Amino acid sequence: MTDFPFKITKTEGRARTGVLSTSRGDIRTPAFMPVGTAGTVKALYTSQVEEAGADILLGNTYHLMLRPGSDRVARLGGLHKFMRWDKPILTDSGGFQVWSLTGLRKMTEEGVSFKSHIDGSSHFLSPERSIEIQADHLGADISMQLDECTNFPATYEEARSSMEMSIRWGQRSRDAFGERETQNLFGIVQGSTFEDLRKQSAEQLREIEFNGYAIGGLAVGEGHDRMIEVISFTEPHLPKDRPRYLMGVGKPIDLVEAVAHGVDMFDCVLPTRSGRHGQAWTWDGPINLKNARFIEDDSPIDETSDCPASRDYSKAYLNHLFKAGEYLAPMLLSWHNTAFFQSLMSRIRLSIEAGEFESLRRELNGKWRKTVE
Ligand code: PRF
Repeated sequence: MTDFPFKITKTEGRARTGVLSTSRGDIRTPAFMPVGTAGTVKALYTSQVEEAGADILLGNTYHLMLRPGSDRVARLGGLHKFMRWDKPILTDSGGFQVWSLTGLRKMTEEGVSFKSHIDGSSHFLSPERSIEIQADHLGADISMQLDECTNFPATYEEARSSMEMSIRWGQRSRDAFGERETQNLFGIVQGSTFEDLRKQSAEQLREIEFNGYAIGGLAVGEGHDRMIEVISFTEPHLPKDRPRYLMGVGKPIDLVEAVAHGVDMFDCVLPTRSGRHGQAWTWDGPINLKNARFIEDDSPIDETSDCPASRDYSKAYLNHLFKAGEYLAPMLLSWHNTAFFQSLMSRIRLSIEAGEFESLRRELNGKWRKTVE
């Protein structure tokens, strides 16, 4: 595999902080990747995402292959140029989005056939095709293997055969990826909530050799405590010197607890999606700006923040914008939430560096425990 330097500078218990280096810049870990599904972090300029402190964005194979078409993005110079973001991009392989967004799909050993949620047209994704789209067309700095996100709940047999197919797809993704100078490929551990399947999945992926290892198949209805338990028994089987990425997670409390169990990277639509619906994440927990109690609240969401959306606009103004259906409402709140998630990651990194992560974890659990499912 290519050289993909990951330098861990400090650990505290199982929590780690460090720097992952790519040809497009460094990623400080633990890192939260804002989601730029369709070539945009919804309602934000890339400059705002960068100023908020994000070192890397997530893009989606599934959405971009359907619209505008990944070959078109390639002809236009690749995803970084297309969306005006010159820092690293990680792309998801498409399997999960097919699983969650399309009703009609057919899985075979070869790959997955599905109908577009946009216009019903037929498409096919195989491990090889997904790598071509991510690495060759979009130009991702980190591509993900094609996998199958196992349904939850699953019987042991269902989880086993699904996990085993993901391993075979992992090998095919790895073969299709080959050796590349500046691009990287991550494998994805599956196995539902079964400890021996997670162990087997992690061990077999390690043998294939990836630049990093994701934990997939979580945050699909198992709940916070179960999710953390699965991370806890999976982590010892992942190589210490490679980044671990928990896919599609999560709430601030999930991030803190997953870091405590050895996770280095995250992505989630939560900051932007909840921002579009009036929900602001704060150090005291989530609040909904549409709530009548904010009608004449002249205070900002967070006067100590250096994000203008958090510091310079009153809750009363945001309440008004949401009620009036103004475009600025989701723009400001997506901005605030994106900056909040980045400041949380920054506080986590600094606390691990200072040997104070456990005390931060206790403090945040005290405030946020009630937000777990
Ligand atoms: N696989 C992939 N992407 C994902 C997941 C997965 O299991 C999840 C699970 N929450 C989110 N995104 N490829």
